[in-house]
Amino acid sequence: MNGAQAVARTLADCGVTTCFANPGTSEMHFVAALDTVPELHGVLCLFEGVATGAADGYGRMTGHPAGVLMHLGPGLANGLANLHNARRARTPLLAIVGDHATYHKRFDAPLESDIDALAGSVSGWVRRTTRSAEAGSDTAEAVAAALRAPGQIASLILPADVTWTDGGEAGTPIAPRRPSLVPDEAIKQVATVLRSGEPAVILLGGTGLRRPSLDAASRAAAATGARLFAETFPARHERGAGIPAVDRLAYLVEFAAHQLAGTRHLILAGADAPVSFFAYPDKPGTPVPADCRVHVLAEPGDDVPGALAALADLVAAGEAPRLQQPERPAFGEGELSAQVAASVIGALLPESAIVCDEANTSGIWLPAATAGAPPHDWLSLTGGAIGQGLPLATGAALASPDRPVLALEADGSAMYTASALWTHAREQLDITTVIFSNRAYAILTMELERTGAATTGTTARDLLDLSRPDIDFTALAAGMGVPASRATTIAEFAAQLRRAFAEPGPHLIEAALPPRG
Ligand SMILES: Cc1ncc(C[n+]2csc(CCOP(=O)(O)OP(=O)(O)O)c2C)c(N)n1
Repeated sequence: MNGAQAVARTLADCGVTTCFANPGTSEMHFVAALDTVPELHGVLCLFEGVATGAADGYGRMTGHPAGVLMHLGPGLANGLANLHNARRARTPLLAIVGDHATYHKRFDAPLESDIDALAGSVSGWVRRTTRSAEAGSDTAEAVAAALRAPGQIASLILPADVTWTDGGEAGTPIAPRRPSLVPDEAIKQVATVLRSGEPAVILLGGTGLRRPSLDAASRAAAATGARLFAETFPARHERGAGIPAVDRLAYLVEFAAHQLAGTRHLILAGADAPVSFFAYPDKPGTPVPADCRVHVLAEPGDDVPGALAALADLVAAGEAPRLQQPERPAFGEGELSAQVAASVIGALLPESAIVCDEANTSGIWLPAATAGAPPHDWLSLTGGAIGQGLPLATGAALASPDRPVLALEADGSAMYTASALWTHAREQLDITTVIFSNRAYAILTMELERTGAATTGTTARDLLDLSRPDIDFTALAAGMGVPASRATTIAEFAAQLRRAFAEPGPHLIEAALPPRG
């Protein structure tokens, strides 16, 4: 066995069966090794940012890492923005980065760069394998590191000569570190706070936004009068009919401050304390009221479901969770808008859908419109680095082949990683992509005002405008093998969405919206 075969064998033995890849010369032995391990599914992505975003989607849905194969420093650099989003999502993910042969590095060949520095910027664990005999054991450690609760990026750097040298051995799978139990004392303290009757909010994040955590949190809230909120950009939020409904904290800090106004106790369950996404002149850095005390019930790496269950047993014995009733919005006829598109989506969303939300300003109406739809998972843009939605959908669909995936994409964000559509077609993934085509970086026109940089100049406006030429997403999708259509009316959008949900395989609908900006 050479080093590459040892890595591939160990991945499969550790349950890593999907590897998103964009390889180069230094990874050729790893590419060849994939054929020696039939359990490993290699998925070609045409840009590393697609591969890393796909691994994020896969990890969010399975709780297990996918591998991402990238070509030296430049390949890793192309993948960094979506690795950043994955780090913020606390997704288990294994980055495998090929490097020059150890003895070739002294030549400073053109692709030579500081891979370790790049990997270190997003990873919780980095290892450079130095001998083929250690390739398998390093891989087993990398998988365990990725799975370390609550989940993180582990990066394994593989020099080419390590991969092609014989003497490799499969590594033995290692049990990852489990979530830490929350001490009884901490749970009792939070119970005392909740029983005080002072206004309290329980802020849920991570596994706190999945069942059974949601049921326990809902019981605790109902029994004590505390209010529940979700972190602003959850990695994965289970919602819909039959599940306790939890509103997200708003993106704009003044709106979030309004949601938290009057709160004396903020209880964190799997979430970090909220902060403003950006600094703005004359706006607060955090929405938490000055006289509010912050209590940590459970850190993201803790046993959040266990802590919430224990809390509910203390403060809400006999209390039932408040479940969202089934409810579908109505929609009329006429021209399509983002608001009515949300109603159509809420009316038609299939059972157990996975929604990858990068709709940005066009998505404002989606949470309300889909609240009572059948149970579904909502995956959001955790790290604010746009270009995530189409890759995320790729990985979610491969992770959950029996579930329909809906990618809700703003047009500007879609263009960063549009080549994900090719992988949707290559893998025949059941993904319906809706492009909200407002032909603008609409949110930035708002941010221009909010930062106080407002201008009437056309140069500034042109940097936020996506027209001249308008982007033809149906032509783009068709060129990559994804059947596509354009909707300008509500009736067209509803008919096209129905058809896309009914037919297996990928579809793209360009929702032509009135221009914003
Ligand atoms: C990687 C990255 N580059 C740039 C930005 C800055 N940025 C934030 S929103 C945005 C434009 C969003 O436009 P679009 O996706 O069309 O959504 P809309 O605002 O029109 O709803 C940009 C460029 C970012 N967040 N991430």
